[in-house]
Amino acid sequence: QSGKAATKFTPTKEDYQKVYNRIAELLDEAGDYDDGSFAPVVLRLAWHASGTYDKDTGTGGSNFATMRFEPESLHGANAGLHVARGVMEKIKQEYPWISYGDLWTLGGVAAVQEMAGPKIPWRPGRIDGFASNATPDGRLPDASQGSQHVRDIFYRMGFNDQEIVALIGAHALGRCHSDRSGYEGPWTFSPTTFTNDFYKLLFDEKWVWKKWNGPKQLQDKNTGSLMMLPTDYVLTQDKSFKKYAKAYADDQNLFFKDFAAAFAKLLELGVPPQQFVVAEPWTLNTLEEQKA
Ligand code: CCH
Repeated sequence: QSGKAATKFTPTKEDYQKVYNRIAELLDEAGDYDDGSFAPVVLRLAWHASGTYDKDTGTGGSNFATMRFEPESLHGANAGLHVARGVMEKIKQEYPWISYGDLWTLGGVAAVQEMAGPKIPWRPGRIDGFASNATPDGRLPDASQGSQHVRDIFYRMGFNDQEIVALIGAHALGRCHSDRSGYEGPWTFSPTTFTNDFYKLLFDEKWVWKKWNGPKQLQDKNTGSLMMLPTDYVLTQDKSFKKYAKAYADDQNLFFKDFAAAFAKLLELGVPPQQFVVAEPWTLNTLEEQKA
């Protein structure tokens, strides 16, 4: 023993920007995977790591990154997210000082921003938990259900109708995989660019039930190449949801602003406020912005 206290490394905003940059690079190194980007699946990891929150018991949320543990990692809703956790693990090896909760949520921030979405305010402070902190199955939404289920799930996290509709607009990105959820296909023609196309297509296209052996999903009558989940379609049927979905279809800026606020809130669910290292969340820069 040297008698010297171990010097604890206290990362700064610049250190987190370095992690962000490394994530942003890796999102692009996807080769033939899906649409050539890990960004959508990494975004989904951030959402599923946070969306387990229950406001009444204070359990779940992004604090402990409990999807690292079985059985949470094996919950049906998390099928396929091992791909995203694998990408994040590479970053963890390079920056071992970051907690998994901070890393995965920062991944969500980088994914949105690098796909040309809005800036997501973010701050570090999550800590690694244990298997005993893992949440029971059934806390994430089931795509086959209706508006009551969607409300039950998101109200439990503390969101209102407007925030629910804004968050689901993330379905502009990525795709469904028949070997993961059972559903198949992308929602938009540009699944690696953040847009309000999800809402536009919901209202502009004619949607018909897909004839196949898989779970009930809709396809656009025109090309048959796009899809909507039953829960997505609910946004055009439920009066309160429809009001917001229409507003976002008409105004991309409004969608970006509301998505950023709701997503930033989602990423902080379950984290005791005193754990955050700064009072005001940071805005990190995109790779593009740093080129200047
Ligand atoms: Fe989602 N989502 N999501 N989703 N989701 C799926 C894929 C993505 C639901 C069901 C599904 C949000 C809300 C909901 C993404 C982001 C968000 C899939 C296909 C299903 C099913 C999974 C597969 O097969 O790989 C339901 C139900 C709801 C709410 O009712 C919210 C909120 C967000 C983020 C803010 C993203 C991104 C994807 C694409 C993932 C990929 O791998 O491409």
